[in-house]
Amino acid sequence: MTRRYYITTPIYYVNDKPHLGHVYTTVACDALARFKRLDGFDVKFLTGTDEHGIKVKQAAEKAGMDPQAFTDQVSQTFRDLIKTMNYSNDDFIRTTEDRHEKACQILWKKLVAAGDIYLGKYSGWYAIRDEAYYGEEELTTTPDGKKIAPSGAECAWVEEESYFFRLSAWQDRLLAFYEKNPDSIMPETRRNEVISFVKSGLRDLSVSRTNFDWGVPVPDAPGHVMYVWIDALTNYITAIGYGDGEDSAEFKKFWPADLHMVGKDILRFHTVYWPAFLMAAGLEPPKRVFAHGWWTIEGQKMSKSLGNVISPDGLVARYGVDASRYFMLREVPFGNDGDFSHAQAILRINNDLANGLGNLAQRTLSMIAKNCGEAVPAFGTLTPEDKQLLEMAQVKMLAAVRTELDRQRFHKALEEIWNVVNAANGYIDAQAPWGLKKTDPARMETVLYVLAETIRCLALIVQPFVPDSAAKMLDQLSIPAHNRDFSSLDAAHALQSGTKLPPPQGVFPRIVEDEQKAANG
Ligand code: ME8
Repeated sequence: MTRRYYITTPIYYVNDKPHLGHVYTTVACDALARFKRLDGFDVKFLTGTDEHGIKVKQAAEKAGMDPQAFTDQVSQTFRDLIKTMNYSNDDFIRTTEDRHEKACQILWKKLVAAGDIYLGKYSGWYAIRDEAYYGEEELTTTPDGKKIAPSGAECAWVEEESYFFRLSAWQDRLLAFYEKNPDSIMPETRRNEVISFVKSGLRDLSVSRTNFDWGVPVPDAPGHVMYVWIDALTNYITAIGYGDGEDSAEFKKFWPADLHMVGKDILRFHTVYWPAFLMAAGLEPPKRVFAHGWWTIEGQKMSKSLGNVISPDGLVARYGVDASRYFMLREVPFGNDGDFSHAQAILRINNDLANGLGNLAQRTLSMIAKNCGEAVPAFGTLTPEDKQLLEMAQVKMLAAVRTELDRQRFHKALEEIWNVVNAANGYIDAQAPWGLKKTDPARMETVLYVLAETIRCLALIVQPFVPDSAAKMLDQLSIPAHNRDFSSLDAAHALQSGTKLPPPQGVFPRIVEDEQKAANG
């Protein structure tokens, strides 16, 4: 039976245009989704937009638009990123779709039937920016009397009739779940944060609103719309057919999700509220929630007022899509906060891609084109150095990368791959095939064969990260489409001597802009 893998991004609020932070999460998921597909899994990769709630409603009002027309427009700017960033998502969900309303209402009714929802009155602090409720003790008061949440968002006092979810009853069962499933919240520091939050006691959660109507109507409760987070989280089951019932084939196949990838800002919603809702409805919680860190820009918070927001279009126009994807995943240990600097991006891209992998491929393939009749060279007896490099590329690399990616250590996975790039560049310098042309042409061919085969393995394994560039490298090695998944990443599928090769072309351009500035720091 094929193994399945269900991976999701957060669904993004349509109150604003997409930026670096949004593409970061989705690129990470995309790399993982592509890796799993190439590794033989049946993958479902979901992203989309979160379109209800006061925050979106207010953004529509500010734009002078009807909320549906507004969300249609902004959702499209997120959908356009599929092309810009080369995402391979299998679905794009919008919470204003009928399938979603249906799924939310089914889940709601389950919670009511389970006795976990009751009608009460809410009075407390609400932050529209976070679409979150806060306890008095969590807030700080500014000199002019404003109440500020730990996230920095301003809170307003809310009093209204509301349905409540009996979250307080789930404390022990949540703690037991975390205990039994140590890898269900990662990284570990985040898991510890969640556990101590839950241990400190949970209050019942207000899950409906009556002071606006831009949301999913609560069944049998005129005037109430669902709290935007119960609506938003449900997207993960909507997209696999929950609206058609728990017995629907897709739901059975893909639930529970293997991984919800989120930013650290929305960890609590995914690791406390969501598993409680699911368990209350008799469904399994997701297998893992991984919270990554936050990007700052040249040392500062990304913000419109500072004018330092990095747009995906701007990023790609400057560096290209593959180099942008690579930089984001390589630069910062995944899970930590990171700082985006153009100087650092240029250094990293030029070093690793242009000088590292790009130069290795370019040097090797042009020597082959010139000296080996534009075909994969023949090879003779292999030396220990040849065997060592081949073993790294054909055997050890995939296993090492798989291990790292199974724990979302993207930077480590790339480090493993670049260990092979560096070893190959060391090998080419040590073997100096250009010097062998006259003295020992047969050995020259063997060296070039070993290098070309190493490049084949590298091109296969970088596909999830830099898909277009990897495809170009594989084209240059005449690798047919059916030999591009990881079942071909072994000695049995090695290059065949004599296979004709097309003329080589550079794959990773150097970024020359600002290079001097970067060198000067
Ligand atoms: O929270 N650095 O949507 P949202 C890294 N709709 N990642 C960042 C970032 C930054 N500076 N800024 C944003 C929501 N992100 C809800 C989610 S899910 C059921 C509902 C990323 O548009 C990060 O993944 O505010 C964060 O979690 C997400 O964008 C928040 O997007």
